[in-house]
Amino acid sequence: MLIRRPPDISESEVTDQGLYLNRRQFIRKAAAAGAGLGLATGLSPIAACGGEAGGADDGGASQVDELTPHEVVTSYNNFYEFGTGKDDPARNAHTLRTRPWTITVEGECNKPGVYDIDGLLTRYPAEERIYRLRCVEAWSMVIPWLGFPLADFIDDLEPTSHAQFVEFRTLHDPEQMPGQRRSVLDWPYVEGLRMDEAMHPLTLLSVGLYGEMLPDQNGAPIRLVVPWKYGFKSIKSIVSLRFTREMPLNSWAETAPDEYGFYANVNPEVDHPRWSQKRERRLGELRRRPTLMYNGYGEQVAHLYEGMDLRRFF
Ligand SMILES: Nc1nc2c(c(=O)[nH]1)N[C@H]1C(S)=C(S)[C@@H](COP(=O)(O)O)O[C@H]1N2
Ligand SMILES: [Mo]
Repeated sequence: MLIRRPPDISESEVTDQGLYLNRRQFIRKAAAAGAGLGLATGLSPIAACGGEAGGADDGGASQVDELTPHEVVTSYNNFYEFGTGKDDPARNAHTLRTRPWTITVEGECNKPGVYDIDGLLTRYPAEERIYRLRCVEAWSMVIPWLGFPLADFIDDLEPTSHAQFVEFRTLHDPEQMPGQRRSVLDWPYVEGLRMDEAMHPLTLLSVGLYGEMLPDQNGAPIRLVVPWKYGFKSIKSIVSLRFTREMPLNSWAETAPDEYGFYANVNPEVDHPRWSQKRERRLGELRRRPTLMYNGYGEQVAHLYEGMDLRRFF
């Protein structure tokens, strides 16, 4: 079993009172936005992450996960649409308008169309999942995400047998996203997943964190979270999804093909050309930890890449 979600654990057992109150607030805000939002109970870090209990894939380097403080998660960001500095998104992202918001679905599927975010929130109840996310720049975070499996949405879209990949795009609107006035990247930000990666139960469409709606700087109102891949795969503020036969050209691979690939699986053995990927610093801590293969989720995802040359497909 990939994800253990204890059915009868009470909310107070897994969260403190502050988080509990934030959750109520999240539901209230969502309701005000016209959505009836269900919320499942939280997962403990141990249940949510592979490798903690000295699993075979962590080389014995067991880690204990403490949540990265909310303050840090929402103030140290990568979101180039709002500037390239880590503190730019928190300062600038308030210009993003997150309602009305739709996701346009195109390509190889039977149910293309324009899907409203509030409809999605009603249809797919948000669950809490505590995931580590490791940035390619060698820092990492542990975040209680709220979201639903991308697979649930994809199932309903009925991809055809030709669908091999899913391509995602971020909003392109330089008025709301002033960073898009500079050609740091070829806007809009594009990412992609192979179909089996997109359907993996760990892959989340996230709509919140720490019991509240997603802050603008973290990719409001809806973003991807793929915890075994480098952070740049977790595309923010998604407005379109396309099922394709060909591998999408993701923004970072387009910009610097020698440095960033399509797969971007966390791998301490394959260095970035300009720095080592062997260690990472958890935000809020000083010491550096060993980086785990597949960010510690190897037990759940290694089978997806069996027989692949991970140096070639980095
Ligand atoms: N649209 C968009 N999505 C993006 C980015 C970006 O610049 N634009 N940065 C990526 C990178 S490099 C990382 S590490 C994560 C950071 O997510 P966080 O700020 O919520 O921690 O978002 C990813 N998603
Ligand atoms: Mo990143």
